[in-house]
Amino acid sequence: MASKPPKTPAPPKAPAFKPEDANGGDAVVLERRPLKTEPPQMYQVVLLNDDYTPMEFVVVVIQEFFNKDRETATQIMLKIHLDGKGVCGVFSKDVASTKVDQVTEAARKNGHPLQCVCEPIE
Ligand code: TYC
Repeated sequence: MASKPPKTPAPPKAPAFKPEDANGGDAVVLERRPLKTEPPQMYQVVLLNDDYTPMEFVVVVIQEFFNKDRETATQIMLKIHLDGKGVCGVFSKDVASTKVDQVTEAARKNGHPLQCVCEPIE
């Protein structure tokens, strides 16, 4: 009868890892949470109508500060003139606030009472 070759003993198993072994029992277990990043709040920059600011000045402001072509700027100006207010663009908070400051400064420098405000959307 052929004898079986001698079995090589199995290598010793590594002991199961326990988190508390990692640093002497003070392990901190971090919980994995699904990433949820909200989109930033956006702001619309609005021009208000008044009885004194010339239409041409408003059209130029909309072209210069809101990068609209003359035709679009004229349509926005007329909407403001008829409805009392109109949106010139939507921006992050800092950019919207800068637009308000720039438009207001340009209006005052030219002696016009044009009002420009920003409002959070949604
Ligand atoms: N209502 C002004 C006028 O008749 C024109 C105007 C338009 C003023 C838009 C402000 O935001 C404005 N001269």
